[in-house]
Amino acid sequence: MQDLTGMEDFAGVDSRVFEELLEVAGKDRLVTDPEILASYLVDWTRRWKGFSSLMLRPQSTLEVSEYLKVLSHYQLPVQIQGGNTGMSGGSVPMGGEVLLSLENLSGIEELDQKEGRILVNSGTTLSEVQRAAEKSGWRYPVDFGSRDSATIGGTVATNAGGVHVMRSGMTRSQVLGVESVLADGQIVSSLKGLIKDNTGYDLPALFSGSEGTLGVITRVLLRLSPQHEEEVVALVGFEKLSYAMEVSRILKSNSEVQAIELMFKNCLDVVVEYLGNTMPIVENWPVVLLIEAAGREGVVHRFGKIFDELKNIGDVAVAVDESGKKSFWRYRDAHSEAIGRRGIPQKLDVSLPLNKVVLFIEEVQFLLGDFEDCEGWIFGHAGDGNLHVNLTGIDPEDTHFTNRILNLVVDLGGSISAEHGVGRSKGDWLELCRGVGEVDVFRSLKNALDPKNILNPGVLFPKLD
Ligand code: 2HG
Ligand code: ZN
Repeated sequence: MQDLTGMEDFAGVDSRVFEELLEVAGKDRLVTDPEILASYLVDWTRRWKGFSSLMLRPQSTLEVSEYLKVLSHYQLPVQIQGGNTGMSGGSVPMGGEVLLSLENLSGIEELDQKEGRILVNSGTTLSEVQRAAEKSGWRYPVDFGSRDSATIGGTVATNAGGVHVMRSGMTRSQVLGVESVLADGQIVSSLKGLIKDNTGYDLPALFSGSEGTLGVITRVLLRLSPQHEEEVVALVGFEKLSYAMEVSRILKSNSEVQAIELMFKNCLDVVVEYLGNTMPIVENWPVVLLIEAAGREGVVHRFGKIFDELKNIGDVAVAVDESGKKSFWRYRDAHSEAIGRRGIPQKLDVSLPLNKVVLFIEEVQFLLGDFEDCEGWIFGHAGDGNLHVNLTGIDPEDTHFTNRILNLVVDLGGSISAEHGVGRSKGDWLELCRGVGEVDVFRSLKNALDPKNILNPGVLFPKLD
């Protein structure tokens, strides 16, 4: 057990404040040991390395509220953290903030099997929610590679996307209710979960994607989806990106297709090396799509018939059994880890109108020619126009390339952050994308709910000069 006496251990946190925090729920909730703190201070990408001398680990909404009452009284800034899997630097205390980790505020409170909804504490991982839904005959459609560490609170706070957005929508579309604690400790609970409720502002929707700037999400009520009877996953090789995007456009209108993932040979080469295996059939095609279709019995047959009609496709590998489907998905899921081995990446998570994807990728490849030593890795979700541009071999703080790409994205009618959030990495381009008027509204909301600016300072908003 760490020794919590001797206030010199808590640089920045006055002993009076510390005593008050201690009174909330005892010393088990407080962490000051630098060795334990270390892994909470660096983000998943390793680009953001923060510092803090104190972490609070509440186990209930009430505890969060009591902690925030103390911190707001003394105007101490707070960095909220879930599973620390974010990719925009929005979960790391870059200014020495008190860290508020929600990982111990976990567990499923209630699963309504008849109605298909689940009430969970925000520190519950995405995969726990998926498994609980599955066990009760339902399905939680949000899915992405870091499912075992990402927490539900974090996925709501960032309005996380993932691989099924083209059919099921973002996390916000699954949210029926949210309980949050405001900066001053006030608890705001919108957990009725009515499908129809037109009584003013939609607070659960507002908190979804607010990136911890308006309140701390402590509980979430989620809508579940019906299970599928049959699923099929295919890997398809293409000679050219334009062929792949044309197929993607055709398949998008098929209601059984729920994922169309885009991969390029340079990425697949490092993925295959990272996984230490070979890829079935499609390994040598310049462009590969992973396509998943799911629905009522007969999907495999119907999907096969659609495929017969498609033009300009190369080799195809199909999996219908669980282990085959999983192994196909592994090639896609392992992209971030495999690319991360090539250096600390700058990550650009952008979305474009589908008819601009080819042009955008050509332009990025052209721009890369101006940046010697910089390697570009592009992959993403072809079904919804969300591309991940990862850059390695470039100083993580050098934003010249980022600036050119994000300007290009906006010129083409896209968004500078499709699904990872703005965090600390895109704030400077927020006005470019959303316009001054909209960002002013953001500021008004922030000032109204967090007038002392203690929640996640530096996240979402442009840096002040
Ligand atoms: C994915 O689609 C994630 O795999 C991560 O959104 C993207 O690592 C990235 O850039
Ligand atoms: Zn993604």
